[in-house]
Amino acid sequence: MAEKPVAAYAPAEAKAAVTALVAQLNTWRQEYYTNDAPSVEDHVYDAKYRRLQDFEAAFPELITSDSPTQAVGGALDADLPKVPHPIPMLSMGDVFSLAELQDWAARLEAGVERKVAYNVELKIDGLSLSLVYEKGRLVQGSTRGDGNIGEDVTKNVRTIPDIPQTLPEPLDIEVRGECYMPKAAFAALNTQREAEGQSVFANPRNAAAGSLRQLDAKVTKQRQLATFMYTVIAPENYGVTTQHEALAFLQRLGFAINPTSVVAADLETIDDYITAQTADRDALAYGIDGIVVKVNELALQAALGNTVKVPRWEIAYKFPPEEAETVIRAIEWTVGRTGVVTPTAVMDPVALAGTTVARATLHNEDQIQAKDIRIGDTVMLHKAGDIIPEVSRVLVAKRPADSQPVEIPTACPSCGETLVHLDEEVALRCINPRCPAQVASQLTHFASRNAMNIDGLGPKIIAQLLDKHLVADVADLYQLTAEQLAGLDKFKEKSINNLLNAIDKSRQNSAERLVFGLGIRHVGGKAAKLLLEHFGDVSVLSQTEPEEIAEVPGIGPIIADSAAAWFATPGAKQLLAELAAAKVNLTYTSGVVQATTGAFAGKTIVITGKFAAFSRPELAKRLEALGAKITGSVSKKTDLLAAGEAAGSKLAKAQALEIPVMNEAQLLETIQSEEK
Ligand code: 1X8
Repeated sequence: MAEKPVAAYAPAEAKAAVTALVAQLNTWRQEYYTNDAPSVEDHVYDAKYRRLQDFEAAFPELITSDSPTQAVGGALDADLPKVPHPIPMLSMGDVFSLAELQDWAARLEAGVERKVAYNVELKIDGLSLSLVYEKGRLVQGSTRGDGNIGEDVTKNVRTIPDIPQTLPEPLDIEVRGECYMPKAAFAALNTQREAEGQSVFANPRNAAAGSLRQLDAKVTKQRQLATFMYTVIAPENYGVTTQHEALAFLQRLGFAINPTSVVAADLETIDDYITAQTADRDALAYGIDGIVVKVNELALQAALGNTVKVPRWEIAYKFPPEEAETVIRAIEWTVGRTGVVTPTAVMDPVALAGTTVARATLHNEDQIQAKDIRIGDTVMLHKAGDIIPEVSRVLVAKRPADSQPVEIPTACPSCGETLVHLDEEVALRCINPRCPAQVASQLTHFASRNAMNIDGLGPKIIAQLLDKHLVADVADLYQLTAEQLAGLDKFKEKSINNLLNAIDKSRQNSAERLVFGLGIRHVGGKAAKLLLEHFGDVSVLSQTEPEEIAEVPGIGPIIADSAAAWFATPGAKQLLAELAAAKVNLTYTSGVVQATTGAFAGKTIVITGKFAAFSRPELAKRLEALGAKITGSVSKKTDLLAAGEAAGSKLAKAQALEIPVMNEAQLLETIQSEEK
């Protein structure tokens, strides 16, 4: 629907329209900048913003100080410390077509009465960041904030791997750039948040902002943020004369710079860059939303200066939104590994930003309601963060008379159990731990490459195993027999042997694979490795208090609490006992070269009590390196009890079973002579 031209408005009518636009845009700005949770896409905001600009051009008397056209960045969060920007961090003007870009360049070149060269760069979908170094040491990191006052995120930027803590020269310098979340990290984070019933981030910019503006730097550290730096403040101090040189200088100092930028002497080169980057957009590891064109000569930049709001020497060309229209035919509800039940729209297939799309997650019931989605609706799709297909909006004018409201299920589509909302979560959950759909995805995860890596155990076979009640949890896999597998569809002798061999082989995996495969909330592959490297054995880890787990470098309280809570459940204890009985290895063996001869080689050892010379995990590691297997409880199979001070019931039990015991002095002496 075309909007009424601004010129056709009477002054009173225009005033009402401007007031409404300012209020709407300011609400959206608050959502975007302060809450990191926009309710509309960028192009919807941009269109309304331009409409306001048109009104303000036609009716300058209607410009108010609270108009977003008069503001730079976002509002400030109350909780983070503030830092002033002596040189303001400005935003940029933008254009939406090549013709507008041409006009901008023509006006600029007419003003300076000569041809100008430009440095053309990608516009990264992230948030601006300032880094200050003194004598070559990083002393401050801050966000843009409102342009004049930013938020102090120094502790957080210290966790970002590509930001140098020290420079190769002892410079006093401020540099600026963009902090972003790579697409893969963004997709993984949203998948995890959805599984945990949390709200998802709308795009990588919001995910990056939400991750950088954390009070707890440990959260930032887990978010895999990255940067591209592109501005040197006071470049004349370092002999840098063009933007192109500034990027090379930043790279020499050890900063990550975006490799794609080019110097363009004319508009044709800029056009070629836009064409090439648009074509490569899907293949990039990070999201971009346009390109930035900058006057290359820094002296000319300084001469051109800034308007009240934006530099005159640079402009953003924003890509048109990539959208496609299709029809929703059905809604499918699926149960994930953690029991969260999510709706997926099944649609007529349509081409969108390089792929064919026929399904899009709707995330949860609130999203369906907020977007007013009905079955039969024609919708516009876009890709969040350049990768995840999403419904942007319903074309209500095309709604058919027989459209159907989406029915929210009350019972689990897999097991029929009543669905619930846990503590105000928007997510619907099935809380039946035996729910076949949950068990199926737990088994799939357990068998997956980075977990137990059981070749040939895919979703189709798992579905059959569950259907025939041959397995109910991951430990049951180790009890499967050839006779049982012979009953499966298309399973012949060869495939039966292959699967049994693959399952058997997985018994020898180093235990971080097992711990990752158990699917404990927050415990990913990396955390599992850190935990096992430190504790040496699952039975040690499973009996450690959360406070002690949290002291492992790289492990925060969230992971520690979650792991400890999981291991404390009766179900987990039972499962670990079953896995141990099935001879599944519970010891960390990656990178450990185990001794095969000596006093401890092949011995099953239990550690108890307190030691003066080492922590229990350290002792476990050293014994393991000498070929021992560490387990958690004393039984007939225990070969030796390593007993420190204040050993209690385990010592009594070992004595009752006549199992040899070593005290700290004996252990130290034996270990030291073995280690020679
Ligand atoms: C914002 C951005 C700039 C650049 C890249 N990505 C952005 N998001 C760049 O200069 N290459 S500059 C900028 C700004 O000035 N607000």
